[in-house]
Amino acid sequence: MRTVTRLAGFVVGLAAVFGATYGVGRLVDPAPVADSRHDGGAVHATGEHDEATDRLPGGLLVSDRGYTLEPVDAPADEFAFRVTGPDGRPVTRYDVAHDKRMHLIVARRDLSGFRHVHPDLAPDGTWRVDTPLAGPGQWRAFADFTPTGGEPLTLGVDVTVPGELTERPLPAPATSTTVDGYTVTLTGAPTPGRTSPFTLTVNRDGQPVTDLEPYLGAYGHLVALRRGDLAYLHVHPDGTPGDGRTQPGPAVTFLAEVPSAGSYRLYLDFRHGGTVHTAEFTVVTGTPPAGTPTADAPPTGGDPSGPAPTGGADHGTPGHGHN
Ligand SMILES: [Cu+2]
Repeated sequence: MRTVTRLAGFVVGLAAVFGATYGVGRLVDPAPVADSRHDGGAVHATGEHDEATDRLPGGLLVSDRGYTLEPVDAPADEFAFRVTGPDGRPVTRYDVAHDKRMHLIVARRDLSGFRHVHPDLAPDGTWRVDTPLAGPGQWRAFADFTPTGGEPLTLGVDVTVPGELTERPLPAPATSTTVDGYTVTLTGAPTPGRTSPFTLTVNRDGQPVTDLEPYLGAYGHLVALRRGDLAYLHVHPDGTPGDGRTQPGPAVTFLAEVPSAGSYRLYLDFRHGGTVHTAEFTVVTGTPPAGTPTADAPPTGGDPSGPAPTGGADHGTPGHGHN
């Protein structure tokens, strides 16, 4: 587990290389992403993985351990896929993890458009959901699941939605953002090379929110995607509702371990007033401590887009219903 989460961190070299490839680093005037669709939340545990894939963060492979993610033709308003197993046939039995048998996360390559939804499984192994792909672009779809009898997996596949693509700059790093009238503040930061707690605090109208509602078994769910290759970082909540020490807000604490510097986008889902809200942050980790393995390129310790006063205030839309 430690190995997986540690290696699932952020490598600035990759970010720099792939950032150039996808163009996400070339815009220097970050602006709020006004109409991304946000939904749901995810903090999904990983299991013990074999050595070969221990070295990869989640979501980078379309096929792993004999399981393959396959998009299925579907009407335009629907997204469908299946997972084939080691026997080549669609998997039809899944374990429940974080209240669901399948967590589908999508984001564009520029890290906009994040959504987290829960598809329905047909008897033939096909998962279907109202499409979470909000318009044209190069999308990455992540299926986070545990096949019955297997280990937790996150597989990823590229999906293109044709049409005129407007690439969105990554909002600048920020420690506070506003969504649906809630102000969410980030304290602490992932520190390269060690497990780091960081806390997100939810306020509304200047008052701390102390009655957060459990959502997928926690008071908050966090997905982190690495800029450049969209590696999917598993982040674990520190405490669960009903454990006698975890309060329903205003603070929700997570644990993550990142091995190196880099830029990434955090998507925090929390539930309040019966609605799921998503707060997004861009975070840039610092230079890793001496002796910490890093990527092929030297760490830069900074975001190529540079700081900007307007960043980080992007707004999410209310979440979809979880089913
Ligand atoms: Cu989910």
